[in-house]
Amino acid sequence: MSPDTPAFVEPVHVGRPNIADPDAFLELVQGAIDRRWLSNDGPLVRELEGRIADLLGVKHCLAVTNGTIALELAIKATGLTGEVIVPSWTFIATVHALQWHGITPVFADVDPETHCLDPESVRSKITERTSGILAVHLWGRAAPVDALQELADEHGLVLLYDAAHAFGVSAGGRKVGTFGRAEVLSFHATKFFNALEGGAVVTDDDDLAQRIRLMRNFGFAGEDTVVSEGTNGKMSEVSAAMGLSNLGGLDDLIAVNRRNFDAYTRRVEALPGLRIHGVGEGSNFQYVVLLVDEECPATRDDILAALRSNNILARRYFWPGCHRMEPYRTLQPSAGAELPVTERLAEQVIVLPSGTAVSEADVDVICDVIERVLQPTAP
Ligand code: T4K
Repeated sequence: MSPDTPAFVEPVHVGRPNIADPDAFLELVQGAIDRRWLSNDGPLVRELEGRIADLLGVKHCLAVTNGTIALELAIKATGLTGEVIVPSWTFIATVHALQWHGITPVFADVDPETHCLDPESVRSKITERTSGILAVHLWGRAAPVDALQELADEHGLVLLYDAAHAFGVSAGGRKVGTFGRAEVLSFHATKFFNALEGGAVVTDDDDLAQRIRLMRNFGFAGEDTVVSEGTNGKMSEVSAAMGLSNLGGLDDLIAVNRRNFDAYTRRVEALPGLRIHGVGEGSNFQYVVLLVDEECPATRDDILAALRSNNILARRYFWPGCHRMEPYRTLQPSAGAELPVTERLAEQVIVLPSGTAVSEADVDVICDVIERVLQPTAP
């Protein structure tokens, strides 16, 4: 291959949507058009909620417009105030959802093995102003649910999970969706399970579910009775149609993700200073995270540049860490000093393309590009 010819003619994306059954989707959309019922607690949304609740084994699934609104509703409805402990090593939405509601996000560090919250770091951040912990099951790997629950119980804190990466994931024989006071899902186009845009709060708590049900619809309890604060978080029927048409394909999708994950792992194992972040059994294998260690002959950014010049649009999620993004960078300028693992990971990570749009042969080509960057250049 000449240096001017990229390995791929068309861009290869990290977040190419998985679409299990386009015909089923179109048929469901046609049904919504025929019914002229497009939003506001429609039949497709209700069906989706019921099927997700059954699948996860939770009492309530409240479908909403996106994962960020789901986070905000969970934060508001559980009455979080003051300070909430959260990882900086996450997508910015986790942290913004707190700040947006006037809550101070207090950053705790993550475990270098799991990339999820380190319970000891969480413990060290608890003050009298702490009202809760917002943990993240990052990269489709469950957070340390037992240790976090113990901490929450010990200190009387609300424990919420951002499970945007963890639909279909289980830990210790339990499905993600059943932990903490409530969990938040994202059904964004780039996610393991997508509903175009969409999200949900899942919980076993009847009162909490009822509060969120009201809040996502402006607080309406009847045609002209408003009983609480609220917003517009209602999922559309078109989104629910995409969700329903994708639900049947989840096992196949895990198999494809697993195949790609294993193919990357086999190739990367043979390369110096590189490894694929382990997500454990029970993952959805949606994210393939390449870690560039210090002994690697190339830097993370050299590898990323080589990938991108070959039309492989890998990402350095979640560089530089939320604490280094605004407004947190200005509000908490010294937060990084207590986040050594986060700071290190932010310099190490490349998320590689996977999902149904990426074949095993594509994985080989991507790994060839990575391998070539590591080779010493002729003097
Ligand atoms: N918590 C966590 C831990 C999250 O990761 C997220 C979202 C949330 C909360 C919030 O949930 P939502 O409110 O989004 O439901 C993308 C997604 O937009 C975002 O949903 C996701 N996390 C995040 C990890 O990734 P960007 O800013 O990187 O998106 P963008 O436009 O750069 O797209 C990513 C890649 O996917 C690109 O290569 C293009 C490709 N793509 C994207 C779309 C939408 C496609 O090929 N087709 C598509 O339709 O945030």
